[in-house]
Amino acid sequence: MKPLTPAEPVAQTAIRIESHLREPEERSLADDVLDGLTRPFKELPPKHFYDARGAELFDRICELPEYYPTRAERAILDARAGELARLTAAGELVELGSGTAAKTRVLLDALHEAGTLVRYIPVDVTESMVRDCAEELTDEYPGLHVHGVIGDFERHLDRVPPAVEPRIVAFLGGTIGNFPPGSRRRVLREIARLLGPRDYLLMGTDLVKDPEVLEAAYDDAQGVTAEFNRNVLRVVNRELEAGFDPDDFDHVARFDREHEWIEMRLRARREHTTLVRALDLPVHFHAGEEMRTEISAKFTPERLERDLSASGLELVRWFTDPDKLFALTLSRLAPNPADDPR
Ligand code: SAH
Ligand code: AVI
Repeated sequence: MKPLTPAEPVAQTAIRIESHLREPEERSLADDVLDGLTRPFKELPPKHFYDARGAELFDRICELPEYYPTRAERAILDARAGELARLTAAGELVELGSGTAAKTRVLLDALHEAGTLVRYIPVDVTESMVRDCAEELTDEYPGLHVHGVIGDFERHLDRVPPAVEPRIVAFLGGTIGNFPPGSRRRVLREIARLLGPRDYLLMGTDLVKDPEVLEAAYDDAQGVTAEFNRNVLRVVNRELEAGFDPDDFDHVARFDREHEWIEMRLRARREHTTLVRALDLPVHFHAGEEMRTEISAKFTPERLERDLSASGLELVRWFTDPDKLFALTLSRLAPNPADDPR
């Protein structure tokens, strides 16, 4: 690949990484455990799945025959990346929850082909992911600048560097579906603040479909998703000196037809009490008690448009795969009626 010519004022070094996770206000896991495990209906937010082991398990999930979202989204990107590159003329790609950036390469290739690519800005809570993909991508795309942000996109979006080129903010994989409706719109509004008038949000969302297909995708025959689900207990054990035995819990994944989301839970196999030593918190489970660990919302075009417009965004393009399993949408800031001179 021919080297890219970076525009000023992108940093001179190819890789810059900033971590925002060890700051004094960052007590997110402790706060979430204190809050979530003392409620009558226990709950932990899904961002805590992703330590290095959880990230590896997620990668294995993406390869499973039952887990269609990754393949469907990649098929859309393969078909549309050229069109997206022409339409956006983007020089930088910000990616929220970037993970291994596997599908991102399709987009980076298209922007590189179009001759506009200058900078990639991965944002993820998993430090190793951000560091590894910065190394790999600067090798794969000579001249590419990578500004990695290790942080929580619910807290640290203000640390994303300002745009120096037209930008695409990519939020792939259906991760927006892991937020319940209220926080989903709050996160979308925060994301909208990363956009200027020439910028776009490229977002992947999973679509409503046959519950059997959905439940199989979240309860695979090999038990990889079950291990991923139980991994949150290992994270709490390590980070907060707790004594959970992951084998005390069954993996549960059910489609909630009313809310149109998959709910993952851990169900206690027996009555037991575990001490979370760092918080001096005994946590009691009765036999059969369930703790919610993730929701994964499935969208209709109407719901998605309502969420976008409630967040100050307007839909520009809607793409789907041949089986209509998954959607990729391009949106931009909605015009502000106050700016209309008439
Ligand atoms: N975008 C990739 C990975 C999706 S997995 C894909 O489409 O395959 C979700 C990713 O989001 C993980 O890498 C996880 O570490 C990251 N993540 C989850 N919650 C997060 C949060 N609150 N802030 C930042 N990153 C988060
Ligand atoms: C990251 N996120 C979009 C995945 C999903 O499908 O909701 C996480 C996942 N949970 C179980 N399998 C995959």
